[in-house]
Amino acid sequence: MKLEIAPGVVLWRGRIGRTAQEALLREVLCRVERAPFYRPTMPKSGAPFSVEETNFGSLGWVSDSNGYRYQPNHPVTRAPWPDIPPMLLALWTATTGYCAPPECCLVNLYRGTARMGLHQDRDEVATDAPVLSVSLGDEAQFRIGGSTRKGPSQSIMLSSGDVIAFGGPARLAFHGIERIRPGTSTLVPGGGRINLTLRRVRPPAASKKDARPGG
Ligand code: MD6
Ligand code: FE
Repeated sequence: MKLEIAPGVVLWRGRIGRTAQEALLREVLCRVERAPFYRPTMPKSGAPFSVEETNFGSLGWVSDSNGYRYQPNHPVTRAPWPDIPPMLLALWTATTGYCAPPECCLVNLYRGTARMGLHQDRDEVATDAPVLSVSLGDEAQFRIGGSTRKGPSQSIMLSSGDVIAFGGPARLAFHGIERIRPGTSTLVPGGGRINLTLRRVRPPAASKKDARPGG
């Protein structure tokens, strides 16, 4: 079921069925063996995140004392990130219709009381591309507001297999995960929730996006 929950925010409830969730999780976990979850830290305070993270794709999003940025290598192993699972590339094309593939798949692992504070996804240059997010495992309470930190917001429950996109007027909306509900899914070994967030970081080559003679 496709719902537009706010201008530019599209939610596909149950977009990925259980069997496909299991297949996707296998694709994720085999890449996590090569690119293990690690715990990022906040740029100013140095405080550890409550979520653990890794990435797939040519660019991974990282946070440490030097700030937020995209980089081609895992900060602990220094190896290039694994490729983005083909199932996710197909989902990106089918749902966003964007003219170029995502370059980053950020993987967030929530266990127990892990949460994610209100934030904007704004470290990308290509903000014309939507951000696409897939939920696997335990349910999570997701809060979404507008493009300022204050002002009205709504809270929605995200379940395993749900897919949400932020684009257009919502591309810079503040959002976060208030809490997960441990034990509400049997999908993730050891329990918890995995979120996969797909992003285009750099604008596609001008020739692809705006191919005009002489332009
Ligand atoms: C999460 N999601 O669901 C965190 N960002 O665990 C995000 O931060 C997010 O769901 C941009 C667009 C959609 C998202
Ligand atoms: Fe985000």
